[in-house]
Amino acid sequence: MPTFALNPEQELLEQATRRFAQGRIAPGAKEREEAHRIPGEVIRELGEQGLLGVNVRSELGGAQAGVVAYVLAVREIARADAAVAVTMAVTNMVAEVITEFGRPDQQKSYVPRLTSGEFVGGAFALSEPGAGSDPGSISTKATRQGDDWVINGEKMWITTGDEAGVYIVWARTGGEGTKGMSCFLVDRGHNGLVPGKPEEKMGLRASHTVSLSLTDVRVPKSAMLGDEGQGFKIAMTALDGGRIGVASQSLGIGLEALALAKSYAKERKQFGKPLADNQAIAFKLADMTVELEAAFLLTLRAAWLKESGKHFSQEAAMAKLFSSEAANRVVREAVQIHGGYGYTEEYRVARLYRDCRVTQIYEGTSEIQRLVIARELLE
Ligand code: COS
Repeated sequence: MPTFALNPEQELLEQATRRFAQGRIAPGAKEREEAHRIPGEVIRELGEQGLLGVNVRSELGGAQAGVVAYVLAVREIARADAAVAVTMAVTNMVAEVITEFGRPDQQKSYVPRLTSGEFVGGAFALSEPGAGSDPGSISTKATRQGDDWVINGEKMWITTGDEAGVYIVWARTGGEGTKGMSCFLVDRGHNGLVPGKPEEKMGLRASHTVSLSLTDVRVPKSAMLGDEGQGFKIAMTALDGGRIGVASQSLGIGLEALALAKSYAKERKQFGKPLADNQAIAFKLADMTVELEAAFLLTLRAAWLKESGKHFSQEAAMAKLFSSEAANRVVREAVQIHGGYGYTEEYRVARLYRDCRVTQIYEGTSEIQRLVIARELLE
């Protein structure tokens, strides 16, 4: 049962990702945050390491290492830089969605370019200014004109939406509600697709989050991903998997905060002894450890279910809810243990605190996760 023992391949991937993350990703995190940018070469290096298609078949350039391995990999990258981890996670999600729902020609044309890092990521263009938690109410519209679809609308909160090589764009092709939605693959730089300026965010500043304006974006009917009217289900399936990614990202941020808090508590002396010698601080560290371990097990369970081809929506929601909330409690305590120093940008824990907050918001807020869990529970 992988929940309790990783197999040798998973262990190997975890160790290799840790070495890469600590050697190549962690050192530039502050600089990238200040520059508000992840250079394309970082994405290419992720591709070389197999980290942009961890759960994608090798014939499409993926590592074919499975979902448990994906959890371990995202966690390691998030420990080093959570902004790189979100770019990685969204690109994996886009590559997986195209692999699962795309025709062979769509898979061949997009997935290897995503997994290799040739594309500076993929973008998931579902949310809109007026449709976040309720994606069934999107108003972007695709109208059929001869053999083409013409898409018009506005998207919002699109990770890497200014640089991604391919966009999955959701639009209304039929009536109201969840049944009238389809999705399309739109190339970067397509006529009429105009990204906005990156939002000024509280955290994850190196990762760009933009709006998208779509004006008469004309695509051939072959650009549709999946069947007409299947868009909502494709989005839900993708988000179920995406939630495992956010849970893993939260774990990485939390683990790093715990490590920093632990070493600070052992070094910093007050009243003639290290902070850690006070039970008040040692117990905080104990609680932080337990919370992250519990979150890890929930996340591994959701990953294992997905990897085994079983239904995992509720488990992914539980993993995302608990991991993101646990990580937020952990980073808050980590700042507390650092005292005044933790409130300065000189100490890394401040960035972790800011980066962590959004894990309770994106890919479905904590409230949406509770809704998903409660619905299955009461079904
Ligand atoms: N997997 C596959 N299909 C799913 C599904 C899932 N996880 N969840 C719902 N569906 C299907 C339902 O079975 C239903 O199918 P039928 O019409 O054939 O019965 C259809 O989708 C509509 O489902 P439902 O009526 O439950 O849709 P709701 O509009 O009530 O939405 C929630 C349900 C709240 C779960 C959904 O809107 C959601 O996840 N919201 C959060 C979105 C989000 O994460 N936003 C962040 C954007 S990414 S940054």
